[in-house]
Amino acid sequence: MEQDLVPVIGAPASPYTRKMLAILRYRQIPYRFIQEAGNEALPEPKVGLIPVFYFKNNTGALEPRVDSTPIIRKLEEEYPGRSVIPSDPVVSFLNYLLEDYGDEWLTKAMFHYRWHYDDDIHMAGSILPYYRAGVNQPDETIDQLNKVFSERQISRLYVVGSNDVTASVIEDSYRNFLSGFNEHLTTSPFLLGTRPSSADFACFGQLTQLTQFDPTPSTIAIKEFPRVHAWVSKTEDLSGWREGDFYTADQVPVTIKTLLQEVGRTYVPVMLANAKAVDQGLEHVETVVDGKTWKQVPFPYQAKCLQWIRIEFSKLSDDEKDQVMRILAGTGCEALVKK
Ligand SMILES: N[C@@H](CCC(=O)N[C@@H](CS)C(=O)NCC(=O)O)C(=O)O
Repeated sequence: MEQDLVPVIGAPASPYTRKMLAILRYRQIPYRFIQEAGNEALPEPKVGLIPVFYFKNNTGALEPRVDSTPIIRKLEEEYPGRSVIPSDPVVSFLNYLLEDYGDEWLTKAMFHYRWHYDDDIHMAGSILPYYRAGVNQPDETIDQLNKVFSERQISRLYVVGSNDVTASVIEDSYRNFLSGFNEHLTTSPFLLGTRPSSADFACFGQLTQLTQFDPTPSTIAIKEFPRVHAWVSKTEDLSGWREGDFYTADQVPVTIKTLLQEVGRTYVPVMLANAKAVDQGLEHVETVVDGKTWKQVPFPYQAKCLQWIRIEFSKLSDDEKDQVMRILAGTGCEALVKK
């Protein structure tokens, strides 16, 4: 029996783990969630990230995979039905873009809030060690892990670009996203229709932490955007959701345009400046987001993300590219892709 369950290593405080577990539930794929991987004889992935998924290779041996976006596409191939990828190529491109925004931009807010303010540092520092080491650990072990883990994460804030220069840009963007998403939810239960897409789950993963765990950003959500807070709780387990429909390209509503404007205002200039800095081997990424300076060290993985977006765009026919460009017109997202 257990052989048919997909093993997944992860943690409750990992937004990408939450993204993927919610997809497994919605897609009704049987899985086995492993929170204490030390007790298991499973091969380790080359890159030390969570979640880790295990898939059988040709010989029946389990092989580790990391990186949620391609894992979602592999699951689509292996398990038919209840797809989270829109079949309309134009809407599918929008889904890819919004998924990447969730994964690569909202995560900046998640990591920033968690390790920037004392209340949030205290909460994460005192709870996350139990997730990792087990709830039976003695207080001294937890205190020690709290110290080591908090120091490590705070020292890594620079990786996602959270610093004193960018803090206000990140915080404004969190509120703007919540506001735009809140508005969108008044018209539709999910980003791309009456059916959840991988973009919903990407945003959901980050929002599980932002709206429901870390005190500073969750206070904002609870006070100002209770609808989004409720959406997060409901999206956690969509195993009983009756599938619904994704929009067709001509049904994409104005509320998505508003969200794309927010993507174009923040994520787009930073992704472009980052790719340029990686390409030219510069020491710093420097750009302007809505009149404010953005400065961080280059993030090579996010330069790859931009390439992957462009590859997705290149798969479209000329007519589909025109339709995408019409939807993106005036949002600032046009600059990501060129026809
Ligand atoms: N692009 C990856 C990102 C995964 C990721 O960044 N995971 C974080 C936790 S949410 C991680 O494992 N960080 C390293 C660590 O905690 O040691 C994905 O989509 O799965």
